[in-house]
Amino acid sequence: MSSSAYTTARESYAALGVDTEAALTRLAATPISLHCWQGDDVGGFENPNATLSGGGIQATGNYSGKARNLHELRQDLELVYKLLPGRHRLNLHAIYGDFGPQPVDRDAIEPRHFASWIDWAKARGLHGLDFNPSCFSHPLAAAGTTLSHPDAGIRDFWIRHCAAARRIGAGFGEAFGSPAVNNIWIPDASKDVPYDRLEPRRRLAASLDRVFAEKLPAKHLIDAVESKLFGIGAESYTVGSHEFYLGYAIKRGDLAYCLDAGHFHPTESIADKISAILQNTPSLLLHVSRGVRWDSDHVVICDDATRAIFEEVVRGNFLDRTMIGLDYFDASINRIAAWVIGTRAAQKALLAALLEPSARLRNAEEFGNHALRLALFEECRALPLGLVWDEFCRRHDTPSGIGFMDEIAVYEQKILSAR
Ligand SMILES: [Mn+2]
Repeated sequence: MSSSAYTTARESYAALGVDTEAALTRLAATPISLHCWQGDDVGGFENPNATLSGGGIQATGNYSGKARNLHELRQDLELVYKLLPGRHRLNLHAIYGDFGPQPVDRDAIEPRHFASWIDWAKARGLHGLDFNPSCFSHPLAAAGTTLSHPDAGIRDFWIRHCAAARRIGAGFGEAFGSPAVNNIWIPDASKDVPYDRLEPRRRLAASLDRVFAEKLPAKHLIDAVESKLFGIGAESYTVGSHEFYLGYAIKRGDLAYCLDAGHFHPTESIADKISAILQNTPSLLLHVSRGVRWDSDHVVICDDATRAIFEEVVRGNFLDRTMIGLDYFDASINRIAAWVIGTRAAQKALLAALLEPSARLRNAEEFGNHALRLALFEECRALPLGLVWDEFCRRHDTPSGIGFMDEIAVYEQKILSAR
């Protein structure tokens, strides 16, 4: 039984030719891959008190209650998933393995170090797991260079790490019957203007060729590569730039290209790139994030930039070829709230895109009636999206409105304050 508020909203959308039921069905069938690293400021569990270092990225803030170990991270995530409508995925970085007391170096990680994550995720009914090699916060990444390092021995170390990550990802895909994305992002860059921009890129391409040499089943693993424009202390040159990876992905033909909303010029939107890239790559990985003046990894909100990303995915009928992940880490507020607010915002932005009066917009544009197109866009801004969203939450037994914050407040008082 639907709420009367929803019935009213459904009629408002129907008047514009929009089927809210179809939108809710599609939204329910679209998992978001939650980034595990929001829970502990990208520290990982290789050793106690591990912290993020280098790589041109930085978690700012020191809000209390950070997850200090695997148990605490899982405990926090259980609340997060409970407060999200729909079935979702978890995206793990390699530094989050269940390593036990003996240190395991990055090039020695194996599927067995992540077996307990599979058990945990299955027990909680997650849609699947995704993976990433971690090419930062490590002595051999201290110079800010990994797969493109001039030293062949150091390159080999990171090649072994990335190859191991692919095998772990394939294991996830097999365990869930749903392919895992293994996304490669490396920090390799230069603070100041380099003389030679070419050789590091040649070395990176050669390293990637070796990382991808092992054939793994496509039904278990989707390989993705993620570009970046700049980072902190990496302002002048990034080896794995947009042009580098887009060209590399198209040349190979079997890679997903990863667009991170924070990895471009601060005024550059990734939305416009989606229909261009998917002309030439089989699939796309989205890292939905929010840069504020730089790649600051602020919590995702349902703003115009985020909505534009999902509008492009929906308008192009690209949902089946797009994997949606989140990538941000805010340590200045309750970390569980950061996860929940950001994920729900991404879902709301997707819902807004699914509720566009697409037939009427397409028709107005086709017949050159740009005033009608503009009027429709403006009309959409005032439609009762929130009522449809509340109905979605209600049907999925999750708090609607701001109710989820109450549960987080209780958890903060009972669990987080004791850490
Ligand atoms: Mn990213």
